[in-house]
Amino acid sequence: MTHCILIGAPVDEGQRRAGCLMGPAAFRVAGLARTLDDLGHTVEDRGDVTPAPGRGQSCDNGVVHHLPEVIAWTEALSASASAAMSDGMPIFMGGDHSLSLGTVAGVAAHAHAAGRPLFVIWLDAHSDFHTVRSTTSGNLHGTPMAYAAGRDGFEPFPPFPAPVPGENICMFGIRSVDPAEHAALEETEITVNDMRVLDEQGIAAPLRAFLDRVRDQNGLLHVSLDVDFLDPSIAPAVGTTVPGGATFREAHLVCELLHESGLVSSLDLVELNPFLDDRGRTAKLMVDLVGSLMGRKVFDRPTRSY
Ligand code: Z70
Ligand code: MN
Ligand code: MN
Ligand code: MN
Repeated sequence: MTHCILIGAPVDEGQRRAGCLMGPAAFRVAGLARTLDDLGHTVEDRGDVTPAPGRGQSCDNGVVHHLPEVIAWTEALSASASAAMSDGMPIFMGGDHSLSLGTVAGVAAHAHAAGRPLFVIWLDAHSDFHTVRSTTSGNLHGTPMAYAAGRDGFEPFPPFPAPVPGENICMFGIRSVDPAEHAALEETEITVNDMRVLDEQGIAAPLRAFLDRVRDQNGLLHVSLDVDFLDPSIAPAVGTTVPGGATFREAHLVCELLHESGLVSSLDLVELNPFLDDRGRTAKLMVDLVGSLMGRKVFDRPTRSY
């Protein structure tokens, strides 16, 4: 059984559609703690993180907005994340995806200190591989994966503590990539499982291949789940809907395989905008997915290698 540490990250400054700041409240109302408790885990809710006031940092890219606020969130969340890693499995309730600038930094610092490699699974319609320099929307929620990979172009931010090698990063659900992100991704060893891969191979084989590598290297595994990984027909509560997302069954299968692996050591739940939801439907689906990720299943399967 796992000690689950819920941490609210009501970050709204990484994009322009207000509402993600209500995410942590919606996850609580949708029963995240009870779901984990019912599965036999212990749960501790550390409340919502409060960032320090912004310190007025700026950058050359004029479209970037809320830079000082996002840096302040990054610092506060990084500290919360590394502290929580010593005590259990942090589950970050977002908040837009810019919160992962901080959570992955904190988890990476912890992994580095523990002498273990960090692996990241990015479940998202987007690759979030812009830098502060390359973003054309100015929305910093489009940047956290590039920060974690150690790309240049984050000068106003604290240096990323221990950049995650491309071979240790695997993306699923990708179907919206900007030209600058595309060019930068081609220079890396990151595995980008776009929708074509999932259509041709299914989601289980590429996921198992990556999990085998995490296991072989005794890695820690951070999972970042963006609501827009899911098809908008089942998960409407998100600012950037992109058609052709993961189905209900694919999403649950990913979570069941992640649970079976026993490898997940931290989790982000991001981009839920409760203001856009349909009677809590998306919030409840996200909580149900966490249920699958933490051990809910219909029947036990004969175990394979894990
Ligand atoms: C686009 C940008 C993005 C999430 C949208 C989209 C980024 N590449 N990320 N929704 N989670 O604005 O940079
Ligand atoms: Mn994202
Ligand atoms: Mn996204
Ligand atoms: Mn955007």
